[in-house]
Amino acid sequence: MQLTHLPNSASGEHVAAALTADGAVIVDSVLRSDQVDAVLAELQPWIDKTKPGVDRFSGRNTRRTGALITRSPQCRELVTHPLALATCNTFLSHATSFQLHLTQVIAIGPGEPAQQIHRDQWAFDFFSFPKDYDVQCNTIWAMTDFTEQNGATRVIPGSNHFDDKLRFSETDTIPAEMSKGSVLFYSGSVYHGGGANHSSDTRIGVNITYNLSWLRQEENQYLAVPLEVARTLPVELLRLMGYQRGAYALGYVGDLLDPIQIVRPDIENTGLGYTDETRKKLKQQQSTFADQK
Ligand SMILES: O=C(O)CCC(=O)C(=O)O
Ligand SMILES: [Fe+2]
Repeated sequence: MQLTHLPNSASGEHVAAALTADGAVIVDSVLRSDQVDAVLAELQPWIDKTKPGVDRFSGRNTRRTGALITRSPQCRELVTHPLALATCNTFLSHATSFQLHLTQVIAIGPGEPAQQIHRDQWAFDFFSFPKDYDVQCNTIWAMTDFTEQNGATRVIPGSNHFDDKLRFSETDTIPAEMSKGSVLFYSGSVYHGGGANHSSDTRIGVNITYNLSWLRQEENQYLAVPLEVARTLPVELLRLMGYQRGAYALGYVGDLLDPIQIVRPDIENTGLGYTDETRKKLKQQQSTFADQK
């Protein structure tokens, strides 16, 4: 059992194909070491202020720092990183559109035991989605090297095809070892968990995840990013944060308005606010299901 590594020249289609096959794949050296250092310098004051988790799952010696769009301009670039978006575009293409699910530094401190092995999509009230219907595409950007010793994420490759609600232990998994600047992509359906940190250093990853835009987001972007900050952000990022409709009408405002109009009343009225790709998919749905009269 091994985890596939792809070079940083891989396309989103390559990454998505590996995700479909194994539920997890590492893309090596996407960021240079100095880029990681710059991101970490921006995050460190926020990590330092974060209290450790209050239960075993979040980790009593692990700090989880959110609201990264507000707090870290460089993390905004990670959220809209072309490889992440290209991968989601393919991997989640069975739905009309996808959105940002959460942004979270996961800093696993020395002595933290291994996290329970789980599927991230259990966050949706443990609903069992149809087998091989993926609802989530996740990234963890390595801000430090990820080693077996310091708590690299533990994964069961291929377990995205397993039955739901199974129990596993650490010995069923392998560590997603990767160098600082690499990214682990994994699906919401793959069984995994944070590793035990047996080292004397903190293992730091930036977890940025995406889900189908007909599902609820785990991190509430409307409240985590104040409107005065939102108004300064690129439209592509705002749409990912949820200022777009999911499917035909989910998330409209007032008189069926495109939510982007509330944040950016200055930009040209974009009608319903769908991207060309979304419009194409909605047209297909309509031609199949809607009354054509
Ligand atoms: O930090 C990690 O390596 C993974 C953590 C995780 O899977 C989770 O918190 O859901
Ligand atoms: Fe997880």
